Amino acid sequence: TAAKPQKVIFDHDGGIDDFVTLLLLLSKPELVSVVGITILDADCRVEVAANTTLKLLHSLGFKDIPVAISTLPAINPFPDIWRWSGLAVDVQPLINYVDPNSLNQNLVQQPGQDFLWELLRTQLEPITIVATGPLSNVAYILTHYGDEAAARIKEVWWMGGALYVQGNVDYPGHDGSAEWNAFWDPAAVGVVWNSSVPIVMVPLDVTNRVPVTPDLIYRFGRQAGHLYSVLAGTIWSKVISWVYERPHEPYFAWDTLTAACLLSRQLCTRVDDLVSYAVVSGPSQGRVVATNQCVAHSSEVSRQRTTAAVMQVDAEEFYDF
Ligand code: AGV
Ligand code: CA
Repeated sequence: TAAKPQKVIFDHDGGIDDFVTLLLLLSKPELVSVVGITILDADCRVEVAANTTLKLLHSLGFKDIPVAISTLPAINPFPDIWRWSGLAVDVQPLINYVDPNSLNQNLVQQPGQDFLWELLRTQLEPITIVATGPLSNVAYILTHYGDEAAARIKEVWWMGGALYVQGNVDYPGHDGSAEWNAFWDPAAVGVVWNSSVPIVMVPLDVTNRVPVTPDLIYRFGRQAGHLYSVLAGTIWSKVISWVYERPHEPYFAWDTLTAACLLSRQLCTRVDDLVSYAVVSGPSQGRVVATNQCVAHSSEVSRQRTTAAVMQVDAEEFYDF
């Protein structure tokens, strides 16, 4: 007796792993149904990322999932070289046989942050948001629609934070304690932490366990007759040399792990009583600090709150999945 697939909104920012995450979400219709996609101009050139998203959707037969582009700006922008990396996906012949004129039929004219509210408002039940970039869009609707918005969100599954490990930000004036999605818009993390929205964090503590390895990509070869596998392997191949070029900090399946843990709970160990606060300004901005000690709420930090977090993963099971 199959349960109904859970509905999700996918709020992404066009990185290499964001696109593999899209493939994962689309490839499991028995588990998940994507009702809409919003894209943030963060770890991508948003005009490219929107096109790539539409091409993937059309190539795979999902012509009616609406896609909207957020206009919210960076506080601390991603390096330009990362922002262009999505072009390597957009140029793939496999997704470029689709008719360019038909692509825009599911592109929404409304700004993504407003469309996110539209999606929430029109759902019959609270819905899960899979957020694989900065929290700006989620913070926007909480700022504008408050508790009414919070009540419409079942959970935000967010790739972000670095709790008991180093961050991945290397930026002048920053102490390196933050993860990039949080650092791009630290105030947004503060807004989400100050709200009552249920959060499930997938921090660097656990994404550090899942580098993108040659073995992972070779395995898609056994399924080369399947479009999803060919696309996933092709997209991952864009970053494969990182395990050798930057062995200390390869490319990880950050966002893909986030969606995988949502879809398959046995892959990960989730704690539900993590107490933390977010630093919104200063040299640690974007840091999420896990602590049970009482910290005064100020303009520098959010309130302290309880969230869920994925703290352990079986990497081999994730790669298999
Ligand atoms: O911090 C991880 C987040 C994930 O959402 N992103 C990439 C993933 O999509 C930012 C990021 C950190 N290091 C990066 C990133 C790198 N070396 N290249 C591109 N993006
Ligand atoms: Ca991302």
